[in-house]
Amino acid sequence: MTQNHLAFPDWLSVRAQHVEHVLDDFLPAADVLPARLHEAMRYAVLGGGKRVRAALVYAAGQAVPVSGSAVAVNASLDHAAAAVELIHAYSLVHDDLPCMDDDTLRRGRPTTHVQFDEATAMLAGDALQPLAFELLARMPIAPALVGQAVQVLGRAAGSLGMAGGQAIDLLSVGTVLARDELQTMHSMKTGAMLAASVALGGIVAGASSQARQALDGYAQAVGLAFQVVDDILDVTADSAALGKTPGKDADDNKPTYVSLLGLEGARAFAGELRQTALQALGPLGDSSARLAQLADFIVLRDR
Ligand code: GRG
Repeated sequence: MTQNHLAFPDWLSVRAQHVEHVLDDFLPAADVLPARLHEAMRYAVLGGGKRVRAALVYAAGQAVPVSGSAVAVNASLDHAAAAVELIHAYSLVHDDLPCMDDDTLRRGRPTTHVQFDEATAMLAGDALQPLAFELLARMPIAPALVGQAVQVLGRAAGSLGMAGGQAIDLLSVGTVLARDELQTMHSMKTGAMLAASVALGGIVAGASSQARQALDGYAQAVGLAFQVVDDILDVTADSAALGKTPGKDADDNKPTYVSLLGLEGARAFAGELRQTALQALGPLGDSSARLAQLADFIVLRDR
C-alpha cells in the first residue's frame, strides 16, 4: 500500500490509477436511472486530472503512525481520496458553467455542460457533492474521526472555503486586490480543499494533535503555492499542456499573483512557500517523504 520503493512519478501514477478505480466503483453506473445524469457525473470525474488531492490524502495518511486496523485505515483513505476528488470535480463543472467562468475546455476535453447541457452539468455537480459526504460517512473507522472528517470537508468546500473563495473571485473581476486580499481569496478558493485533503489523511490515520499541526503548516503553504503556480501557468503554458484554456485570467481581467508580483516575483513566492511547506514537515520525519515530493511536484509542475 505505501509503495515506498517506487520513484515519485511512478508512485503518483499508481495512486492516480488506484483512485480512478475507487471512483469508478463508487460512482453509479452509467446505465442506472437517471442514466444521463450518471453519465455526466462519470464524465466529469473519470479519465483525467492529476489527482493531486487524492495523492495528498494518501501521502498524509502514510506520514503518521497508523492508529487502529491498517485494513480499515486503508479502506477509509480510499473513501477520503475519492471524496476530495468528487468535490473537486463538482467545483470544476460548476466553475466552467456560462454563469461563472464560461469555459469550453477542461482536462483536454469539452467541459461537462458543452458535452451534455447546462442543466445536466449543474445537476451532475450537485449530485457529486453529497456523494463525497456519503463516502466519508461510510468510512470504517471510529465514529468520532468520521465526524471530524465530515466537518473538515464541509468547512473546506463551503462558504468559508472553496465556495466563498469562488464568490470573492467573481466579485473581484476588474478590480485590484491588495496582496492580503488575494491571499485570502486563493487560500479559500483553492487552498482550502488542498489543505482539507492533507487533514483528512491525518484524521483517517489517527494522527496526534502534534502531527496534525505539522500537517496543517505544510498544507497551508502547499495550498497557496498550488494557486500561485496556477496563476503562473495561466500565462506561461499552452492549452495542450494545460488541458484548459490558458490566458483566461488576464482575458477576464482577474487579479492574480502574476498581475500583482510579476512573473519572476510569483515564481520566487512559490519557491518560498515550497520551503515553508518542507520545513513544516520536520517533526514528521522520513515518513513524510511523499508529502515533500508532492510539494516539489506542485511547485515545479508544468500543467
Ligand atoms: C464552483 C463552488 C465552485 C468553486 C470553484 C476550484 C474552483 C472553485 C475553480 C476552479 C478554477 C480554477 C482553474 C482554479 C485554479 C486552481 C485549480 C483548482 C485548478 C484545477 O485543479 P487541478 O490543476 O485540476 O488539480 P486537475 O484537472 O488536475 O484535477
